[in-house]
Amino acid sequence: MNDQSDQNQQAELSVERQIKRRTFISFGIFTAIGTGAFAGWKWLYNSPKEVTTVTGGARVPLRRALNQSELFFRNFFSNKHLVKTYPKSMAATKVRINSMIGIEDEGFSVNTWALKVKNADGSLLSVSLEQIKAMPKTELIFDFKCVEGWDQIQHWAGVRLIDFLDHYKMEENAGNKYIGLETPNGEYYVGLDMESAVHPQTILAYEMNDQPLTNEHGAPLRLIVPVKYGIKNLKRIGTLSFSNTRPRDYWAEQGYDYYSGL
Ligand SMILES: Nc1nc2c(c(=O)[nH]1)N[C@H]1C(S)=C(S)[C@@H](COP(=O)(O)O)O[C@H]1N2
Ligand SMILES: [Mo]
Repeated sequence: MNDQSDQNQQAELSVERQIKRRTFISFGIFTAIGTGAFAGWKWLYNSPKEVTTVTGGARVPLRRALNQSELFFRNFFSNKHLVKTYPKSMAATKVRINSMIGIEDEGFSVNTWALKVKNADGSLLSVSLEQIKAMPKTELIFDFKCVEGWDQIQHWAGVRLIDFLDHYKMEENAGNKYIGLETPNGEYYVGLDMESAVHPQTILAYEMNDQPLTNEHGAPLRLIVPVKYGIKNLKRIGTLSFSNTRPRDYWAEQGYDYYSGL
């Protein structure tokens, strides 16, 4: 009898000891993480500022991290959740034309067009179609889906948006949460989350079925973002901008889902 109660008491004591030890360990870990975070912040705070240039003012280690962002984006998003692709032979030759908001201007000319990029720092960059065509070309044959209920296997080609951002060293731009796209006349506009924008299958397309885009399909340059419904695939890009808040979006304003993901 005595033995039994002794044993119980011993067991209780050992549980109590264990709890104490665990609390101690948790507290230790908590303190270590806290101290580490503070030390990290202090290290960054005391680190030298880079020489102010186009991208002036960031702490050197931060800039180093930003310069790694190509790798970051590629590793983070690369080849994960790729949409299904098809052989060229399956691509439609009569490609559907959906709505034409913002691309019916009589006065518009492909010859005087240039893509306007509004940088995060407020500066403006103008990029010609020739410059875009000089970048690595990516082809994509996938099932294009419109929210209205139709889909079609289509063949597009252009420069991947992530390659475009890399080419112009736009790490700072890509650090934003959204990209905004608008037609040259501003009548159709789309907001796109950065994750989808830098997806390896998102392209600034200038060809369809190996031919330059026709006006109906968004000449001279349109967005092809296969992880989204058709509404986000803006035809005839005039301006491209970056922000941390949601850019205006034509169909979201009409009540459609802003994200419109597939
Ligand atoms: N400028 C512009 N882009 C647009 C649209 C539009 O009306 N204007 N419609 C969107 C919709 S709803 C779809 S389904 C696709 C259709 O592209 P397509 O006409 O090349 O098939 O374009 C998208 N991009
Ligand atoms: Mo659509």
